[in-house]
Amino acid sequence: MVLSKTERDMEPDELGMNPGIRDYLDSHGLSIRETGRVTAEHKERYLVRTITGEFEAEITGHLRYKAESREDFPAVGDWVVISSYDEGLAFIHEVIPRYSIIKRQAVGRHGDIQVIASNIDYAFIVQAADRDFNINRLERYLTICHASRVIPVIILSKTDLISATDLESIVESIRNRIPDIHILPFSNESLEGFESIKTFIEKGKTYCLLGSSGVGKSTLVNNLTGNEVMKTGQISHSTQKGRHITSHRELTILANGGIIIDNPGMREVGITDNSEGLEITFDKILALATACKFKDCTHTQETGCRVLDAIEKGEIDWNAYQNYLKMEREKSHFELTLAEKRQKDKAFGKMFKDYKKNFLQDRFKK
Ligand SMILES: Nc1nc2c(ncn2[C@@H]2O[C@H](COP(=O)(O)OP(=O)(O)OP(=O)(O)O)[C@@H](O)[C@H]2O)c(=O)[nH]1
Ligand SMILES: [Mg+2]
Ligand SMILES: [Zn+2]
Repeated sequence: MVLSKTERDMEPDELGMNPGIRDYLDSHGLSIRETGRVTAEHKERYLVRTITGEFEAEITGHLRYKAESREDFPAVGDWVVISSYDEGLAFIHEVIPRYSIIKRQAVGRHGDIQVIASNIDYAFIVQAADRDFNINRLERYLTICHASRVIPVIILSKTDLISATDLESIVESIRNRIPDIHILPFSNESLEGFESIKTFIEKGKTYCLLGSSGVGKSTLVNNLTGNEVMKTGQISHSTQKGRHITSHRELTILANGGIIIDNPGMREVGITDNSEGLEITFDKILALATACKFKDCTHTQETGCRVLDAIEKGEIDWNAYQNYLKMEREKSHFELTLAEKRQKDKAFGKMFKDYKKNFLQDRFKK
């Protein structure tokens, strides 16, 4: 269903078109008129924004049939090929290969992946400076971003609630543990630091907001658009778990360029097969581990271990090392569960085949 028409055709750049996606369209004989970007998803119903307007869409049976995992379904941020969108529902035929994808271990079911968003250039990792700030969690988000080929930026919100000296010490503690990262402190209330965020956002680039519930992600989107596009609210800290203000992901195109994806707050930032993410986030630790003279060193108790030496000398932070070990264990556990799951699926497939062969054949013979 056509939900809205833009007054003029948009430029593909305004939707975040980049050379890689354009090349794909060209080399597959696809025109911009049959492509769009997924802006929201509600139970397998999608909203797709094209250069002419916004459409409601479903996936074709073929795409569903071909899908092997959750990752094969469209996600917010995806470029998709659609058809027949003038009357009625549009159909999504194909998901154009993504240049980046942010995913995490799904809450609850181990070994399952949840896709957060795709085709992202920058992740805005938002933590509230007053009570939410947690450097271990920041490293978790960094690992996910690095594994996704997305550039992370740390946004410290609610700076109006803390003193300037407290803010300084928070920024200092991040700098000590995470070198070379943009840190943008700001307040949605006083709007201090807001201009820096605004100028950071470039036309045609896509930004994804990540962070816990209640840190001010949606309020930031509203401030950026100058409109109440996202519902925001007060979270009661005494109420049950799982209360979030934002209930689904949504992509918003900003008037002054830039595309921003708001997300529901996350309680857990589960690690999946993020080897590369861990390598980049903890490059110093991994370099030392490689340089360690002991073969098969676990770098946890061996006297003379290069990593443990560095920790003793204060070259690497002990807390960072503990955090690294914890995530490394989670990664291994995830990989193991995934392998077990695959094995089970295979076994089930075989059982089903045998059943068809033996049982059904016997029945029909009679
Ligand atoms: N003091 C202060 N309050 C803020 C700031 N930013 C947001 N808030 C308030 O914090 C509450 C939560 O803000 P939201 O923007 O809804 O938070 P969110 O991160 O989108 O939360 P979820 O959608 O649940 O993930 C609201 O009551 C906001 O008014 C800030 O910079 N300073
Ligand atoms: Mg929100
Ligand atoms: Zn060692």
